[in-house]
Amino acid sequence: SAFEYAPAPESRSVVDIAPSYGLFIDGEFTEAADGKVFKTVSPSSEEVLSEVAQAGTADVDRAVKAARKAFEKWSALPGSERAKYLFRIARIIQERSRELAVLETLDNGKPIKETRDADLPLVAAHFFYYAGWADKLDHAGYGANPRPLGVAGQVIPWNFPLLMLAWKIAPALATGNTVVLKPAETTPLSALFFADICRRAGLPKGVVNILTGYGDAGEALVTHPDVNKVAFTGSTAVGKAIARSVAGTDKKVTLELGGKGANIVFDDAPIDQAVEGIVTGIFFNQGQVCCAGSRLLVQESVQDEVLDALKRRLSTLRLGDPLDKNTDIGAINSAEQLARITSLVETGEAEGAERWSAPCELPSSGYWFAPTLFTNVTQAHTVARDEIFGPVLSVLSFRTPDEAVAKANNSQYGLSAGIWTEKGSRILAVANKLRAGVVWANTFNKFDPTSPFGGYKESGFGREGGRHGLEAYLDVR
Ligand code: TXE
Repeated sequence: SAFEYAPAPESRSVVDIAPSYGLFIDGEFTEAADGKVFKTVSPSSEEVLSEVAQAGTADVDRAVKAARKAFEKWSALPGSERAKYLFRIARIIQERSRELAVLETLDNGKPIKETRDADLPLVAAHFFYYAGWADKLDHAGYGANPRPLGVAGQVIPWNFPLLMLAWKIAPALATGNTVVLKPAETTPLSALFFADICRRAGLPKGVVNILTGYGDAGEALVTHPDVNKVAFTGSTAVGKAIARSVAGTDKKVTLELGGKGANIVFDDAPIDQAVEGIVTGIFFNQGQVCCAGSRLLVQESVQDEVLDALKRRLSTLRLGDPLDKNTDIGAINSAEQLARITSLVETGEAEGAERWSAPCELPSSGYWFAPTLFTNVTQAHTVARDEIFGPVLSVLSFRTPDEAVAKANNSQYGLSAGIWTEKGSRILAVANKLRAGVVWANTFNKFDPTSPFGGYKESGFGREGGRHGLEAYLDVR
């Protein structure tokens, strides 16, 4: 199962997808030890895209051994040498970004507008940013010659397959660690394309290993005795299980879990701009975003005006073929995720919240959900508390800034929040009281490799991105 792409493919999908792919271990594509495979489908058409090797315990062991062996040499390289590889990877990502954007859209279901303009530029930016750190670690405030931890076992979700890979792999390599990464089972393809990029960049064998597979492979990876550092992004339930399984070992852990972000609109906010921010906050990537602004907190005096404008705007969103450049709302990533969203929306209706869905026709095949609002929501409602991870916004109102802060903080999560107001003093006063790792003001879902990202409370611990992202992969001396 070689992973070779035809030059400049002119097919409908820009990118060539082979009928089958192997695991990437020690610089080679290889079958799973027990020969198992699984299929990955396009969520917008349910068409099988490819058959992918399914890693088991023996493969995890093989990959960790390869990463351990590679660690000796990789960690001993001067930072300036590691930087060369990372810069090379970043440049190849840029050169191949059209193919990667199409591949990501096919496997994930998100609009090409997003993969082209958000995911791929951010992925490249992450590699460039951490490449720049590789020879400056002595100046990062971690003491003289801080040391890498060893082998990093990284497990990522399906909502930003390549971007989550970049968040995990770029800082790990810059600091001299080696990596075994498991992508999510519904979105394995861009990680395998990335494995091929590592080969093309001449990255030494074993420095990056990619194991496609299910949760059992993820569990075997994070509990492997020779893994020194665990980095996980995914559901809160699995994150807690991982925290339990590594407790009592010397592994270091960072967890980036769920969220229920509050997007707070004050009565002095420019309404049109706020409406765009609300839309970006919850409908970007069909709401399958851990830091989504899934709770709208709107000041009572402008509630009707905001809701009217929002419904008008939602009625103009184009839902459909994710490869169409005009598409705003793509497919939900999997049948399972669609079932989860549907069930939570049914719970919302059963509990008495009022549902409004944008009038749009859903394609007959694939997994789709129309942009949806819940009004008449109280803080006790399930749709105000649980992460839905879909295009569903719960609307609550408030009268005073203190009430807004209290409601925003009334959550088991603490990942993100947004504030819309003309008053700079209010932005600072409110932001300081919000228990959330990321607070945006008059914007939402803006990302940048220089900014640390991570949660309070049950949204996890540790930070990824920025200088703080290095900390998770180093021992201070
Ligand atoms: O997550 P899982 P799922 C939330 C979101 C979503 C829900 C379920 O609310 O509806 O979680 O999504 C691997 N040990 N988020 O089921 O299972 C798995 O193979 C080690 C928020 O997809 O957590 C995949 O690679 N690994 C989140 C990854 O964990 C295990 C993004 C995530 O899958 C494992 C995704 C185990 N025991 C979902 N079990 C965010 N924070 O952005 C599974 N995995």
